[in-house]
Amino acid sequence: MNMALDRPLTLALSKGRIFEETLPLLKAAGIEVAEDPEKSRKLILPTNRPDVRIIIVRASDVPTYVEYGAADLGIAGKDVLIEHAASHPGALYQPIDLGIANCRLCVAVRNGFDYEAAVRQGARLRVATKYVAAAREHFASKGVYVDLIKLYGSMELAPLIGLADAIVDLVSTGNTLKANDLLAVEDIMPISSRLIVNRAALKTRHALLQPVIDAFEAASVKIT
Ligand code: PRT
Ligand code: MG
Repeated sequence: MNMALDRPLTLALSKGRIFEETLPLLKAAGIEVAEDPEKSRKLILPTNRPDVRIIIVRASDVPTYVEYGAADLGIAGKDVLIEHAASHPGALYQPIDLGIANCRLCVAVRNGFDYEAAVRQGARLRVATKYVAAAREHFASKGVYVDLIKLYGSMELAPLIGLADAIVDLVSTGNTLKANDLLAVEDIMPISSRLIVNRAALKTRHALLQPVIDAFEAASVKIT
């Protein structure tokens, strides 16, 4: 991998809530983005600082870009980081919880399904989720037997159509669960987004990186 030292510091972000909630932190750190990724189709966005640029990638791809040094730093949800760490343990340095894009990872079932009774009876539950590593860890720690079914989206459909007894999904307002006649029955953990940093860049580009990390830290404390 060519880690050219003269290229701008590269920050990987996903479009949508992470991008929007990162903008004020960037601004407080003196970094302003010239273009809106929702409007422009550009995937590399310059900033007011010639030595800093932003790349727009899928939320679940942010850790990969940072791990391999294609981006020096990135912002990703704890959900995404847990799944990435399951196959790439310790690959990323995670200095700061930014307290943005907050939600909860929950177990949800169809209204009327007696989850507690099923667990008490030791029933083997079918659980559909995008968050297989977090779900496996959660049910193992409770001693509940589950068959995990990996999905890539629209988990809410699975219990309605008989694919699964339960889902493990992110909940923020609860509107999606309500609209689909589902009920959160267990809180697994609170989720927020974290700054992640490439381990090699932390050493080789320290002079450029550390002030940006410090500015994020100061800004996130101020804003959250
Ligand atoms: O969309 P894509 O498949 O590219 O990836 P993504 O869904 O992971 O990206 P994005 O941008 O939707 O989410 C980025 C990050 O935001 C996630 O990794 C989480 O850390 C965080 N986040 C915060 C959320 C939510 N809140 C959230 N509510 N991510 C997803 N949701 C979804 C949830 O999965 C469910 O489908 O929103 C729905 C529930 O929302 P409520 O408000 O109806 O409860
Ligand atoms: Mg999404």
